[in-house]
Amino acid sequence: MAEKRIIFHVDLDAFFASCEERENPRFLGKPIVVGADPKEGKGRGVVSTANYTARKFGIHSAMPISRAWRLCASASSAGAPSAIFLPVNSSLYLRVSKSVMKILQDTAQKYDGTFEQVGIDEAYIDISPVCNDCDRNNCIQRIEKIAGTVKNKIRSKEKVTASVGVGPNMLIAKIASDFQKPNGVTIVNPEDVQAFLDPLPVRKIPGVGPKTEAALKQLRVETVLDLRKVPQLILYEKFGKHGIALYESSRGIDERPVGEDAETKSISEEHTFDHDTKSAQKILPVLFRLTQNVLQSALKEEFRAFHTVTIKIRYADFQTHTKSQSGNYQTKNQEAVERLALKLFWPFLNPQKKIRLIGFRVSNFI
Ligand code: TTP
Ligand code: MG
Repeated sequence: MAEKRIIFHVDLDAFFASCEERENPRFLGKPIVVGADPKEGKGRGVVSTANYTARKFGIHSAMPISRAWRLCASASSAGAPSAIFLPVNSSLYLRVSKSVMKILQDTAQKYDGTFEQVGIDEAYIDISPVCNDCDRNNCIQRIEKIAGTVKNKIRSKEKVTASVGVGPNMLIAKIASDFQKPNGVTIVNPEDVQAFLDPLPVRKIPGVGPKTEAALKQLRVETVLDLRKVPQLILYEKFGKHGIALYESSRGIDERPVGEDAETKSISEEHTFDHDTKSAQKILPVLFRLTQNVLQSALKEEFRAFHTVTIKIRYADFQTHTKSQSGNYQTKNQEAVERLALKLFWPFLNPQKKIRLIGFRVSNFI
């Protein structure tokens, strides 16, 4: 591994909503919420994303759509423009994603670097070789220029904006891309890593969710600087292996190489029922539809086979379960995958318990 690496993390801004905006110029300047049908405030699904105008009302991904509806209603009665609620249009987003990823892949190739897509709208590129032959000052200028060029290419070809983070490893690049969203560029030099991290809330470290955040708060840890003061042993005792990762992240340590990584990728879809149900007649058609959609998305991304299938069930009382099976599955062999989905789902069917949500995921692509 090169001693000094230059890693970019590129993440599109309010991705699903930005795709909708570019398709419909009349949406310009309006709050947009993409997700489940709000049903005039009675919808039961969640928000996939909201554009930055709608985020000002407090709306964010994974929020119940009914709550988003109410927030928009009160904003609009206080004089804000009324919000536009749209369903998820996966094929549009996949098309845009594919084209953006091609731009990033070509950029990596141009500088003899590597590329790794990690989600529908984000990817890393390692372009360390670019600065093999430049001195420090013009090095930073070159990086700024490349970041600007990447953003311009994405904007002119696909009419969406991206935020770019640059750092000496994937961790720093990822935190940096989020630092000045939307449409930002944040470059963190290796010598500035600690000063950049220290004031951030621990939640900014990828992998720190609400539970870890709350557990850290009990240790009086709120910022990365606080986290850095906790001995490794204590973090290990409290969080196990994740504690070691926290210890390293708080010091900006991350040695993962950037590379094509089909193994960590997954494609999934979920459905929240309008009414909780235990009827197989109602659930199975939905399960098969989810299976079809996921397989179609996998085919579009040219994944011809995969190793793992997972079913997720949430009961009416919010108890959530997953069940996986691994093997060698062909993306085109829909019938075999449906049979497997059915087999995994069947034990969850319980005459005493109604189901609220069902999900289907394939991962470990070959
Ligand atoms: P993100 O990159 O997390 O979010 P974003 O692009 O909408 O906004 P940001 O500017 O903060 O990057 O996710 C990319 C897309 O994935 C997002 O547009 C919609 C989808 N998504 C969901 O469907 N559900 C979720 O809970 C999240 C987080 C994202
Ligand atoms: Mg994004």
